[in-house]
Amino acid sequence: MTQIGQGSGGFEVAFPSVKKTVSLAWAALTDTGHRREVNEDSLISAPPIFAVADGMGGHSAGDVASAAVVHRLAELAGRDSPQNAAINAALGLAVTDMASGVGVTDLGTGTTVTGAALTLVSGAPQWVVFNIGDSRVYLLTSGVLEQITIDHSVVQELVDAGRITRDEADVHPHGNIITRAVGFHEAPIPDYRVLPVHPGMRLLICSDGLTKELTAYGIRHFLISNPDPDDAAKALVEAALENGGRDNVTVIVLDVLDIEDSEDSEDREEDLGTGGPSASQDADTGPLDIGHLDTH
Ligand SMILES: [Mn+2]
Repeated sequence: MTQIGQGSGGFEVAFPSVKKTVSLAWAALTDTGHRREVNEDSLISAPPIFAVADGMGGHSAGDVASAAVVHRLAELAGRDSPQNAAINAALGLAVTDMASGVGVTDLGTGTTVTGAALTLVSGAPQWVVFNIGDSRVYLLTSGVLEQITIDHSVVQELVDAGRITRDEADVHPHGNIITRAVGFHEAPIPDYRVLPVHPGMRLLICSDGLTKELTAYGIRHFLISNPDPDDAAKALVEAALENGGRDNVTVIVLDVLDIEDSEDSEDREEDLGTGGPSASQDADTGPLDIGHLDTH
């Protein structure tokens, strides 16, 4: 298990070129669970990038694989608007790292990865959601929970083909078999989806140790009944453990608190006689506001 970034925090990501500042708050939590000896999940919560990786492979190879992914994604932390190409490149380098990793010898080694990067798309701050495997990103907005990512798994393919229902998929014996991974079989190019940023939206990024123990109904319940992200993350992990804790469970609860329009606030300052041309200039040309990153 490798965890990069603050487990609980808040941060303002500034986009000077479009005069917007996005305020975030999050909580990240992981647990080995009741059945597994080792936690092979890894996570990064370091603005503007948030991700979960679920490693697989014998003799701690899964741990090496998930660690490689979050270490390479960490190189995007603090960067202004990481785009798809940068994420693709980071995952490609992670595969190279895995190949030289201790204990990584067989072709079954790999890891899922899913997450979200806050970035500038079409002149506006947006979430770029990425996914390979069966870890998931959910969006809660106005009380409605939506699964944003689509699993790369045998059961998802059976659902898509109309062979089994969504409910049957939840209890299918092949539920653990994924059809894509960050590994040695293929180029690690994720599926991408762009989400507009709105105040009050909440993202949940999680490994299958959560979604194998909780239904979407249960996940929605704990997200809605815990406005504070720390409380929500704890409630989700505790519920997964109470329901069996058969796998490592990792969650990141990520809230968009506010989007501030820098231009409006300057106008207000000028109206009050406290701003002026020099204040506006500073706001226009200031660097991306990314603070210290703890990488250990
Ligand atoms: Mn798992």
